[in-house]
Amino acid sequence: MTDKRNLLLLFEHPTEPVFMDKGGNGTMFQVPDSYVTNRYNSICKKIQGRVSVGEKNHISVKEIPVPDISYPMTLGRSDEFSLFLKSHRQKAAHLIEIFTKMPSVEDLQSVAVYARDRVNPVMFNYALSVALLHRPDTKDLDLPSFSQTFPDRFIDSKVLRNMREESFVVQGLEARIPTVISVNYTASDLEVEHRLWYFREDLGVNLHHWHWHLVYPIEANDRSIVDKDRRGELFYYMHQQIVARYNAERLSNHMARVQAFNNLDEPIAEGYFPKMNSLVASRDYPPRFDNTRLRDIDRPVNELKVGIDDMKRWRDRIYEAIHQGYVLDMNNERVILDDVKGIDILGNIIEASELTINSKLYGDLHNKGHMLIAFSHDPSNKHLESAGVMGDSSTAMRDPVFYKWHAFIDNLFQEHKRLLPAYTEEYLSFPGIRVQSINVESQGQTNRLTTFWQESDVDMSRGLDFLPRGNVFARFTHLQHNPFTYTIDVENSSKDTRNGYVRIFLAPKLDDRNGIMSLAEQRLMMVELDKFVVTMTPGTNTFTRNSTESSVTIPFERTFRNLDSNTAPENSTEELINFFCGCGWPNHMLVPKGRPEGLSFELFVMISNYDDDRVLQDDQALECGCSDAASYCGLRDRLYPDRKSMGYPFDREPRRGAEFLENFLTPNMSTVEVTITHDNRIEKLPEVVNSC
Ligand code: CUO
Repeated sequence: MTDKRNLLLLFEHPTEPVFMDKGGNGTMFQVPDSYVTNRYNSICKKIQGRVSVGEKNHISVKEIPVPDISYPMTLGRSDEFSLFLKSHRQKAAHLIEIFTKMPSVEDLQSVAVYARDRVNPVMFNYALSVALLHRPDTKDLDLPSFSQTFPDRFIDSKVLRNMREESFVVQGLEARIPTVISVNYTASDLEVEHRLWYFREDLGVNLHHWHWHLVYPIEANDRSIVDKDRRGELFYYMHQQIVARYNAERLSNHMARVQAFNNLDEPIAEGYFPKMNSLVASRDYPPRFDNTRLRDIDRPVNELKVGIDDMKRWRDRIYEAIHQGYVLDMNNERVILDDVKGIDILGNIIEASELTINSKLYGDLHNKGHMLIAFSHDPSNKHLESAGVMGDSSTAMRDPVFYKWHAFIDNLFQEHKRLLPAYTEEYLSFPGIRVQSINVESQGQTNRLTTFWQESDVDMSRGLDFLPRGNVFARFTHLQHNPFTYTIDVENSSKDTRNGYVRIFLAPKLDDRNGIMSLAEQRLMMVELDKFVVTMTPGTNTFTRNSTESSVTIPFERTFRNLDSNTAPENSTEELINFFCGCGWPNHMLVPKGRPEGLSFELFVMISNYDDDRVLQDDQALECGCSDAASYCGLRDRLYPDRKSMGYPFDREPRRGAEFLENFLTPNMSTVEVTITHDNRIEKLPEVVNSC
């Protein structure tokens, strides 16, 4: 029987032919002659003989008649694949359909081996990943981290060059030393926006974004792959939280909140020079100079034609629909934007996913915005340049304009939310439940957290092609915080045991002018830290919870998962957990960077009635520990595990009389001031030196 784990080897060394060593130990696919591309047909066996270490490392590939893949092949092997381009999505959708419809793992392996050297490598990775995530017989597989396979999308091209040198020169028993990624490589301090490098260019943050879009594809031929529970709402919420988190980081760096890109005629003040070289395209990612203006795009090569006027029309129609309280579907029928489904409908319209109710009327605002910005340096393809970093979900968050664009997108959602009735005091309350106190403990300190820098090594060897095998590490510096524990005392004055949903948020106490923030402003900066269920017996209850258990994050090891370190037995619960936990905000970015002198935040805790919030899942048997990472990513094949609107209770304008957070509190809520101090030290890893 074909071992489904072999499919994961197809992700490795993406631009090398499929018949080369995979796994670094001489493991090879025995590719049928008819599958080998013309270039290598006559020499494939010779090459395999050179690196093969024995029969047991051979993976046999059954020769079957392969489906027609000529349509996905129309995207060039060295073109830049972009999920935000409809023509690319359609080609990927075709491939996904082929992969998902293969009747067995063995047949899937055959067609994947055939397609691998014929289609664009990034599209192949995307399509196979989506298929593996959705096929019942492969969905428990643990996909390799995208940064291992395509390191070029995450690091400086200089680092990549050094890693190549290291792998070529240092082989066999000698120890390769990690290549250090400098912390200041994309700009100098003259560029104020560069203060946010550690957020925008963080590997974990960008991996999360890629993985989120992998779990929530914009389109697929099989609608069930796209049509997931509250998908449109999750698009809004996950990106709203990114903007909120970014604003907290800006505040920490003495910068004003990000200005939404409302006026499409205005130049983009912030330039961005990625300094990355695409391995697939063998070209540098194009930069965008300061004060670049958007222009109409007409690039037949990308089947992309969109004007600024189209964008304005779509934007105005969406605003009009929000103000009227309904959208029009393709039959011109009204669909009401109510307080439950309205945000989900808008999410699918604005993104736009294929679930949009009317693409003719409301267009493709968010995706096309990414592309207008990504091609602003060459809108007519006059210079034969490819897309900038905004053109792909694995690189977009590096660019300062990403946050301006998503602040603009979020304004649309917030306009809808502003028109909904405020939550009443009664609705927010939980009779009989009172939060008595909250404490946050970290390293023996109460209500004081510390952030600092930390070095970590990530193995990138699976993405380096045409080089001797073995681990190749990049050493990068990222934000980190000391872990902490919440202690919450709750009084249950009722006679019964009650189930509560604990919702924890954090927001800056003062605004960027050092003034007290109104709740209307502060609610937009509330970042979710955790959400979990508690059982409260009559009387006083004390709950403790560790920051590492957060419902929005995944641990560092999961973000940078390494196939070699996954020793979980096949089909075990442990293996399932490994998979489900693949999507999530990186835990090292859970709290914003503090200031050296300390920065005040308000930590908010609410306990709502879990019996009202609970969602009955179809199949309780599938429940596993991974529900822990659900807040930003949902649960695979299951309903979003909270009946309330995402972001509740801060997703709407506060009621009259609750202009400030302190007036908003009902007895089942409480706040505590937490100071985050940044210690400007780097927790370094020991240096590795090679001596002759
Ligand atoms: Cu995730 Cu604009 O959707 O980047």
